[in-house]
Amino acid sequence: MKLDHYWMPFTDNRRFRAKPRLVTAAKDMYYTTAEGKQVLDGLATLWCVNAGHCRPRIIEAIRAQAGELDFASSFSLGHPLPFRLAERIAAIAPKGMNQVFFTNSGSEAVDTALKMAVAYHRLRGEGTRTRFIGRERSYHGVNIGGMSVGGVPTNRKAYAGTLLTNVDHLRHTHLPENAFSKGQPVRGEDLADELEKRVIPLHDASNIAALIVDPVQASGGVLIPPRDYLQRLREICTRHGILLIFDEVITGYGRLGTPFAAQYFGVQPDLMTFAKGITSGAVPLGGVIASEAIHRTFMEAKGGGIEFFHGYTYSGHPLACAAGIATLEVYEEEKLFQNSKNLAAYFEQGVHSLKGLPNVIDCRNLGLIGAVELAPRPGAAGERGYEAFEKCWDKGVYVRPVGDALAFCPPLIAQKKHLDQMFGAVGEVLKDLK
Ligand code: PXG
Repeated sequence: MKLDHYWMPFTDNRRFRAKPRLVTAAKDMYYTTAEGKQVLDGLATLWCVNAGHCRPRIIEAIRAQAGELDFASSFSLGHPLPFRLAERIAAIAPKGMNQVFFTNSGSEAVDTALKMAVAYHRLRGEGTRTRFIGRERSYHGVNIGGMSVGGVPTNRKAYAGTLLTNVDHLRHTHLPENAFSKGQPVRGEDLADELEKRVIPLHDASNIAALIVDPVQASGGVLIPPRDYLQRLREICTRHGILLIFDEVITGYGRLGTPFAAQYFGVQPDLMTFAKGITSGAVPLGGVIASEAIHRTFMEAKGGGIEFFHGYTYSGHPLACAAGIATLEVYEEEKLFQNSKNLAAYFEQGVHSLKGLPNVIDCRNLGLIGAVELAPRPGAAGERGYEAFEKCWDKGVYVRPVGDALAFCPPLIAQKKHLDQMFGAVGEVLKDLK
């Protein structure tokens, strides 16, 4: 097979073509490679296959739906599936968050939430609230809005001239003194005060629409929020009429043992984005969950007509919704959020068992997400992490390099033996890695 024509996303294409890694099948916790080798999926692929691979119920639902109603639009014409899925999502979302808008991806969900925030303020006569606040090291997808509020420098560098200008960023919460924290770090709550002490005075609250926060910063390096930090952000936003958006694209659907991170942290956002785990990766689907109050503002707008001039051709696509409904059924019937919760302590032990190995400068974890961070090689940041990733793959374990960190995010069907295999292989690799 020629590898000459597919331009791969977020990939060192030249390196890949020189040493390809292809998978041709997957089942539950494992991939089968083109060479017929089994590889443990230690990252739920891209933080999304929460129910495991090729689960019969999900696959059957997609098959059946494709034969019954392949596509119908949601633009002024409807079909039952997105209504049914929205009802199920609302049932597990935090109380009062019960209006679901569908997109096809997390990036689209983020840009949708940003637009919703601005339109909401305008409807309430606060049309000057157009500014967004993001955070350093946050990842909110790749569209113009999400990239602009995002804080991963490499994702912004080439596009500096196209970034939104109405954005400011809070600093990230990754403090060296919190290294090797188990669960939420104890220091750093006061980093939230930057919002009230610097950002709001600088721009004035009357110009700020929303603060967007990924409750656990995953592709930014798996950064766990300090204790009470998110609570404090919530209080400040409420005091100043700023909407709080939780980007739950990775934390949603059981990653922390609760349906959403909002419930884990006991913090109520105004808007939440989701994607990935809603279909366990089987069909692209994302969305925004809005609070009842926000939705009501749109529905009570004077004059009638379309309330929100926004949507995608495939918003509420039948195949995606069928996959979503079946996935939520699997989560519920197999109690996978509970399994995630039950396994978290063992997972934590596994992550921290890597402490003391050569070059390990941090281990961190929350729920079923974690990372081990390696010291960068002088002048070659990211190389040690990438090499560790390649060596783990060769040992039959897929984990993802994020700079010089290796990220762990197994499907929620994982058992102790899978975690043993994953951390065992990573430990062996790190032991010998120069
Ligand atoms: N928000 C968050 C928090 C994400 O993690 C997105 C938005 C965008 O979702 P889509 O579906 O548009 O990709 C994400 C996606 C990585 C990696 O390198 C992470 C993501 C995507 C691609 C690569 O870890 N997260």
